[in-house]
Amino acid sequence: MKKSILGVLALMSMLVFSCQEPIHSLEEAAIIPLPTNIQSGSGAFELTQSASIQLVGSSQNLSGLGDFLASKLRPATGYELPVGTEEGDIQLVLTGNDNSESYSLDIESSSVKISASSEAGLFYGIQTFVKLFPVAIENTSMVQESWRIPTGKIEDKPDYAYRGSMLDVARHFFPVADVKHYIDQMAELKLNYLHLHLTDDQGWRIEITSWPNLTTIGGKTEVGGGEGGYYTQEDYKEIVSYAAKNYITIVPEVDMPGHTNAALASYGEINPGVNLPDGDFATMKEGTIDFDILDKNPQAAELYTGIEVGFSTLATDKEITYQFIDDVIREISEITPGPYFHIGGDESHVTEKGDYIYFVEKVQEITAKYGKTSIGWDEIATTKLLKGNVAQFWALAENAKLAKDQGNQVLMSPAKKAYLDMQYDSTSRLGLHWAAYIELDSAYMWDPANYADGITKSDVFGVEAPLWTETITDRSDIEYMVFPRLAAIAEIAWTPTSKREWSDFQRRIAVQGKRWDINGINYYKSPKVNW
Ligand code: TNX
Repeated sequence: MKKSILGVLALMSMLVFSCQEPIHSLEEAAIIPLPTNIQSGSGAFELTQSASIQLVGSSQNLSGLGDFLASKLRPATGYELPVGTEEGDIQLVLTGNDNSESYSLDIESSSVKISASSEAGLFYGIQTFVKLFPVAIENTSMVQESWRIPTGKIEDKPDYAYRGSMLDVARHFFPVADVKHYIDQMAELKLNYLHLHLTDDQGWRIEITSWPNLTTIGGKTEVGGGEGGYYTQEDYKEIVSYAAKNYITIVPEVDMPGHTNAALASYGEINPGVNLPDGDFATMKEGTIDFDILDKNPQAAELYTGIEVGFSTLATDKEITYQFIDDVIREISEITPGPYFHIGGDESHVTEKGDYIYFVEKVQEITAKYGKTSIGWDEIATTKLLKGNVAQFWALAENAKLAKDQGNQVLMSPAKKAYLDMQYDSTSRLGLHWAAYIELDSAYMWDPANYADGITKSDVFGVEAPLWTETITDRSDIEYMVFPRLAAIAEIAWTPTSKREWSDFQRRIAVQGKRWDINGINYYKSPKVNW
């Protein structure tokens, strides 16, 4: 009696969860980004109750990688999946310790081997392996399934070494847990750099112990007047180390000399000259203001909660400004293990041209002094770039060209293709549209090596998709704007253009949608996809 009830329950759960048949060949797999090379076999490997994970080779984190794989497979299968050095059916083989991110995945009917010459490569091999199982593998509690995957071989490596996304935590602030959740999603897409836009007119989001007002005043609000917030240095370290466990490097950005109202509201002394709105001068009687004193001790700006850009600038001619920047870059660099520091540099419309050049060149020197390579928005290419520094193309191809002509590379984030804050179409509830409406097909169909006039593959440092958050207030809004487009950008960064095909991506993203459904991700159901 008991047995038959169990049998009926098992059958029912199979009916509920087996919405996706196991795939019959590796080519049918829905892996995003698409691997460079897939060869199908003719059999199947079945993951069973008795399976175990074998670690071969040695490194600090190899057992962590084994645990990571087990943690992906245990909940839905309910299997124990012990991890160790004893012979097992799933082998994780680390053959070296280099910078390569490539991996190979061999599936035979009785065993699976994932091998790589770096931990990152193994991590990506694991991500691919998990995606070969029926989508029900995403469940966090046990489901009845046949955990079969087709045999064959995958050889894979990324096209670009820098594959990023940016999160604007300044226009709206997002707690550490949301950033970690974002990191999890990025890791599944084999993205490896998370750029945090930590400061802007509306908020300063990172604790700087030597300039405490930045957060106690500058962090107090956000777009729309909400309460804002900031990361303590401990919070930031927690994000950095969580990212590292996912083979993601954090790139901190302090945007300057424009986009600095929050800093200007925190400290009067870094404001340029007289800091009064234009209109007030007309009503002032001559002789009532000592301009000399105001110039030396300008007032702090008011906090700002609107979404205009281009009205603020640091004083570029004062020693104190560079002391301030030195402290900020030093403190952040000390807790940033990655090699890059983003210095912003965009839309400084109220900084005189000559002052802008003087400023950006000086800030690059400070960044270099603290051992970091500068990245800046494409406008920085109008200044003399230090060797190895990177210009992030968002708007002007002529700026990208200026970088190239100086022998510097360009990070590709074209606003018309890669801006995740652009509306999908005119009916989108969230987002802006100053650059374009970006439907999924538009986000997918472009080539970073053939997009900006005069820029070719060897000039391209990598690809990054920024999410600006003027209209984005919480995790669910983030998910709606980012998915599915971030998957498209991740494939552009990983898979060679010659291998990418929109119709095949349409098929694979529909399966990915089923995974997002199970994970409760609020993605946009683009009408371009048969979900
Ligand atoms: C332009 S892109 C900006 C940001 C805005 C964004 C909104 C760039 C370097 N600057 O300050 O948030 O547009 O789409």
